[in-house]
Amino acid sequence: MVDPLLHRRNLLRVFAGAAAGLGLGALAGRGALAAPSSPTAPPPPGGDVMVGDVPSVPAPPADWRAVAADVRAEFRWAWRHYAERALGRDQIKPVSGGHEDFFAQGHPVGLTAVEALDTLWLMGLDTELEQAVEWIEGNLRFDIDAPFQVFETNIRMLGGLLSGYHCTGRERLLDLAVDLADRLLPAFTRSPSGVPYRYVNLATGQVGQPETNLAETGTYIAEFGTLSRWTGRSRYYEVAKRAFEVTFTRRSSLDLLPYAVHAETGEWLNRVATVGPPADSYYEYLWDGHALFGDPDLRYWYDVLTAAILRHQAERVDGRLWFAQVDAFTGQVTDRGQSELASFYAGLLAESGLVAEGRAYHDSWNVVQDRYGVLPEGIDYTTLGATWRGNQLRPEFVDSALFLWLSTGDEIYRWRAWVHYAHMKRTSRARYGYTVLDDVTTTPPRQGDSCPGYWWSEQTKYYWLMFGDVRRFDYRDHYLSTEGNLLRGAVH
Ligand code: DMJ
Repeated sequence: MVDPLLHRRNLLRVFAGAAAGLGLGALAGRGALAAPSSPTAPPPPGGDVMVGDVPSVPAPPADWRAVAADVRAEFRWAWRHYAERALGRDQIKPVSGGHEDFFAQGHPVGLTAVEALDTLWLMGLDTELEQAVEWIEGNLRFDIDAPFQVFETNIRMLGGLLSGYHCTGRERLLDLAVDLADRLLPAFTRSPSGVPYRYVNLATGQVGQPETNLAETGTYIAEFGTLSRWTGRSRYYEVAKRAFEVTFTRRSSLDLLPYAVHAETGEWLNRVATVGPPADSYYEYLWDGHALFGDPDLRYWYDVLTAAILRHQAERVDGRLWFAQVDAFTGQVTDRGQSELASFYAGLLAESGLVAEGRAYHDSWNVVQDRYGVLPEGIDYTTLGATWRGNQLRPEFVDSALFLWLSTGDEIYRWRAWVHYAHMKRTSRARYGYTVLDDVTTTPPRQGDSCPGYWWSEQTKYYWLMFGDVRRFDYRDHYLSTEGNLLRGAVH
């Protein structure tokens, strides 16, 4: 049996060593920044991409509540288009006014309505909330003969229903959540190793696609654990924790995890460690599982892996902190690309007490925001050139801004969220809502025609919480899932 205290002490030493190696020691004592970051650095030497002119963003009004009111008005406007043109479908197409299915063609499950529930409630949009709940109560069924992706179904649908129940107390939402979780369970219970299959047929329980990854292995404990707590049935928590344990115990001698794993054998399918996709929320849910349920195993696993990430993956380029892809068994750097999705890690670091590192990583991403206006999906962090020029209407940068703001109280993060919001409004607003961008480097950026479910659950909520003084939210004691679903902290 591991002595958790002994390991905590060792880990603190490891953290200190890693921080010193990175030159982070000085950052730890740095005071709050007084003003928003300076504009962009010079263009990348390699010139990987032609960057369009990024219009500057006006200073926000003196009163943040005016910004909050604007966010709420935009959300309501977008909701009305969805309700009018696509209610019950998964996603509206904001340019054409059509709609699309997300999980399985021909089998919509009202994804947008489910994702929007707690945001509508937090914004006090009670008429719109009633419209969403009524549709769900009257129409949503999960007896669907089609394979559903377990990870996405969990974070979006199960998490959305649970947060909707937490906010509204409507019992049918909890009943639907239990029904859905029971239909997802075969992905875990039919796996010989306990690592879940990627897909499960909701009607038959048939499982598929054993070649999986860390995020799709370890992003369940918040929703499944909450369900265990609310129903008294421990099974959900147990299967979610078991999947973590299988992967953690197979870590390399460097305490790193490759991201690709086989569900049936638990064996690694590659050697590459990353904090970006498809690993990202695995690390987030280790921390969150401990924060929600106080499980010391989860905390220990988080600490061990985080110390190794800081030691082997963190590196500085031009003074900026980034996280390389490395060979999990040798520590050798394999790639210096950085997915926009990895920017969530700044908030996770801060939440878990590594505030200086979280600040430094967010500073790095802020330089990218200054350069492009809207973050491209991928960059090469040695040049800051875009390796993938689209933006899927992503929330991660502002997600981190929220957690850094909550951790430090530093106004710089509200400024950065304001800049993020202003650029999103400038570039993604379409006739019937907000849309993804196909290319952030053209002037103006080229729009696609899709509004992902998380837009309704993540950045719109994060803006609202940062700019508004939200009476329905407990700023001191709350939990927001990887999909932004509120599972603790609703004030009634
Ligand atoms: C969201 O669905 C979740 O945050 C997930 O963990 C990864 N990122 C997407 C949005 O970009």
